[in-house]
Amino acid sequence: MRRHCLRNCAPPPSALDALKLGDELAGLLPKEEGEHARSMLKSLGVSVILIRPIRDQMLFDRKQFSVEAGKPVEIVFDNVDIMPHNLAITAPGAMMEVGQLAEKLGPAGEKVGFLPETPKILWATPLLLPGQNAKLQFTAPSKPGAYPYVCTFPGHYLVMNGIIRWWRRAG
Ligand SMILES: [Cu+2]
Repeated sequence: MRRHCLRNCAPPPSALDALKLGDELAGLLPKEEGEHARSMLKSLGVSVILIRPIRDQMLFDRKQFSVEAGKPVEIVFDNVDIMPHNLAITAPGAMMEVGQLAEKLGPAGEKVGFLPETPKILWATPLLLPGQNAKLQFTAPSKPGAYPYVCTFPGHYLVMNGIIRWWRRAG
């Protein structure tokens, strides 16, 4: 089930910035208009989410976001930091377990990008070195719920994590 993506399959930085800009502009509008702009962006097709680490802080720049259940999603993780990171989406409630499994790999974990072999990891990018980016494409589960995402690089998971909420349109 886990899908890795080649490191060169993400859009170039200019496209990344355009995406981020669209989302940030939507955030600058008054609440209702902002939401309207966001839903317009979404109705263009796939929900595209850009996530970056915050430099030198072992944090993702988004702590949470929502995506419509059952719809295609594209998550672009762009490692602009000075240390390696990955982004793994886990089964609901499995963030701690996945982080601990990754730490248990020890130095051998480097070979597998600190991604332990477990069905609790649903999708993950490879370990990205500074300046690399990767894209995850999948269909959001049809069942609404809260799915954690986490960097499994040793020592990061306790702070470098967030939540994706799959929501369902009312009615
Ligand atoms: Cu990390």
